[in-house]
Amino acid sequence: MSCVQGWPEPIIRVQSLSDSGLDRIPDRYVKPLTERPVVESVVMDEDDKVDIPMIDLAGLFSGDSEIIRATREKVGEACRVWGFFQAVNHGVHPDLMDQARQTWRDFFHQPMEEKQKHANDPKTYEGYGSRLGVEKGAVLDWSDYYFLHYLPSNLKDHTKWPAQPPHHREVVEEYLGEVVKLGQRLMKVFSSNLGLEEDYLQNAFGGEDNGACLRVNFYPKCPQPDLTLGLSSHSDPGGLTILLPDHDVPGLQVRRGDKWITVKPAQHAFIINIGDQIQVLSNATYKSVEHRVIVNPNIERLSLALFYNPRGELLIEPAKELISPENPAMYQPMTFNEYRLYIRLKGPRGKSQVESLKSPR
Ligand SMILES: O=C(O)CCC(=O)C(=O)O
Repeated sequence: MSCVQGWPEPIIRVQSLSDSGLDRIPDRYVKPLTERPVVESVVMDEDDKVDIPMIDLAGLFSGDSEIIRATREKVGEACRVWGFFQAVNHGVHPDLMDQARQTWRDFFHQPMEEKQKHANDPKTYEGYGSRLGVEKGAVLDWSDYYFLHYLPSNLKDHTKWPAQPPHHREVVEEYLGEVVKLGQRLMKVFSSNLGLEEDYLQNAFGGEDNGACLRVNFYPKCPQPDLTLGLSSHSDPGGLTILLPDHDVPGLQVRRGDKWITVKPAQHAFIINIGDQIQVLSNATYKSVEHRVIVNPNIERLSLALFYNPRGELLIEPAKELISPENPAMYQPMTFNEYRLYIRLKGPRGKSQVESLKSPR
């Protein structure tokens, strides 16, 4: 899918750097001053109390039309106002969430030779990786990751998933199946909240066999967390993201105006956010929102991001139903395969890509 042949420089695993006990991070992880996080001050101000909305999705399964309507409305408001929310009682079993997190933690704590068997390259990104983007000399993020395809089914290849630890593939397969079901439910809620047919977004994504991939982010301890980021500011290029955060270690920050809000993860909640493709399909009624990850000197962090996406070959454009002379289409059509080349080549760059797609008026 791309002309990229390989990484521009030898890959260094951030986990190995961290395990080596260094007390200063190498220069190539040091962010420019304007991108560095402000490490939490002791004084709490009003903004420290602000958090993304928390929504109990049990209402969606209640069978009571009034409760279903009220729950959908909460989701709609969170999508319009925040582009992000936490969800509890979402239908994925807490034990399965814990098992999925644990098996990935075990994966990252295996000997390096085992992990290296799955080392990835920038042609597909599938496997064990340590950088996004292929620009030589780029400043890198303080994280390693594992990326794999789940849907469409012709892209799923278990041989590209870790073979170890034992039962890893079964747990990951079951977990992804359940999270994708949650994604399907949310697509219906989003469609009707936007005033579209309930199946509109799912059909626009390619029907049942849409795209879905998993990136497991591993953020090792960092001796100078004020100089770097675990993941630089970006909006998600896909449709919607269902993130299983590390419930014990905050790190995700969401941009709100010129401030960064640190999300306080609730036990067994998912963090859900709108990606660029839903911004385009909704003609910016819903907007993807920049987010980034800060790192920690004392404790590692792990998160599982399920990206619920359109099939790569489909053209994505604003829904005709949402366009009128007063509200013309804001974006030109583009396939998701073309769209995601940008982040694959350049790495995370705020919201620059979706902004650049705006149609000239
Ligand atoms: O680790 C997190 O909390 C966020 C991860 C994320 O933004 C991503 O994988 O795109």
